[in-house]
Amino acid sequence: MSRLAEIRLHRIEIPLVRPFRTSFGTQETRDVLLVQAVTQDGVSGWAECVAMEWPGYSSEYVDGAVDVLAEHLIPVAVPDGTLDPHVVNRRLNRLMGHPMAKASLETAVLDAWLRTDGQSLASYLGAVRAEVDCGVSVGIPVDESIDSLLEEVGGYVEAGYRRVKLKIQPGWDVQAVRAIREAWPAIPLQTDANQAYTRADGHVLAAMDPFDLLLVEQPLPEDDLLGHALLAEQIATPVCLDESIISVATADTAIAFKAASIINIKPGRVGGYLESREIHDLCLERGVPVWCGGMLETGIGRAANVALAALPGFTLPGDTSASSRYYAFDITPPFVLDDGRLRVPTAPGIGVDPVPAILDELTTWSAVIDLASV
Ligand code: OSB
Ligand code: MG
Repeated sequence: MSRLAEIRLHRIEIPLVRPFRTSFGTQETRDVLLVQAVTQDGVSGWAECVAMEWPGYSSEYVDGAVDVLAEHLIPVAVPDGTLDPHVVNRRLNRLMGHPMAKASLETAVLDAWLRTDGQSLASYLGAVRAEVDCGVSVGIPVDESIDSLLEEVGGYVEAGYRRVKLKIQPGWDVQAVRAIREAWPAIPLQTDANQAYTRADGHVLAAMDPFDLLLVEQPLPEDDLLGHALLAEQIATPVCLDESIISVATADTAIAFKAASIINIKPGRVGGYLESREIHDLCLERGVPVWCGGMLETGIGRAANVALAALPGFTLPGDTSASSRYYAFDITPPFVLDDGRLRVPTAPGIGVDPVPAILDELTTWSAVIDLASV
């Protein structure tokens, strides 16, 4: 079997169509690290690292991901150019933390391996759908006005999104949810707090129960599983975990202790698509619905997420929005919403490639790591 010859790292700067404000900060552009795994036969596997520029969502950040990949992960996982993603996974597990950086390396290898084999990622993971239902994650308006929120959500409803998720934080919660529910009485609606509340805020979260929410995502700090379990007894809205779920074991624990009745699976957060599939399998066995989260991915990360979202346990619409929700010009041919759904790529591997001219234009830094020299 062919081996990897080199790993290329590309860093691009890509502007968002509008600022994305959450309880942990505001993003106006994305600083995206792409990993390209090149085989001796010239096949390239691609992956997107979802770490943000600063450690606001998790402890990872782009400069740290570049460093840990170049100095530790690549030398440990692929010094011999192995193209076997399971070998890469096992080797990466010998190092602690850095799931987003690990996921990007493992996924680039997985993509190169699947392309060499001619199999799509969706088929490899066990997809049962050709298209996936899409939701949209709506930030806190920069001007903090309900009118701006109504206008933004109106555009997404018009575009056909099948579910709306509102970012909330103390002071931007009940009134925002009420306004959207009054304007669209039947739209599937949920909230995401990104850890902004405390155990003492149960009454605020309970005040949103009357609005028929699908779930509230990560209301409390990521390490507070007990707090989430206590909260789940106080509110009618199902509790979903995002940041707290970093592995199969944490998913198992959260489910067993009733800290979550729904799980958001984000491949970057859990260390890749192999771990994501295992979490999916566990949740399916336990009867816990899952959905695919997002990190404002370009078409590279989106392609792989859409493949994952086609697995049978992904029964809720994901944060797998169209390219146009994020970027005026995506780095791949754009993902376009059709009747509120995205089509699952069927070509080998993740099924899409960066458009060379766009990649060139947006690139701020790149490096080639020759595996003969690590
Ligand atoms: O918590 O789900 C989150 C984006 C960046 C970091 C964290 C989150 C998000 C989103 C956007 O909600 C999801 C998307 O549309 O990609
Ligand atoms: Mg979230």
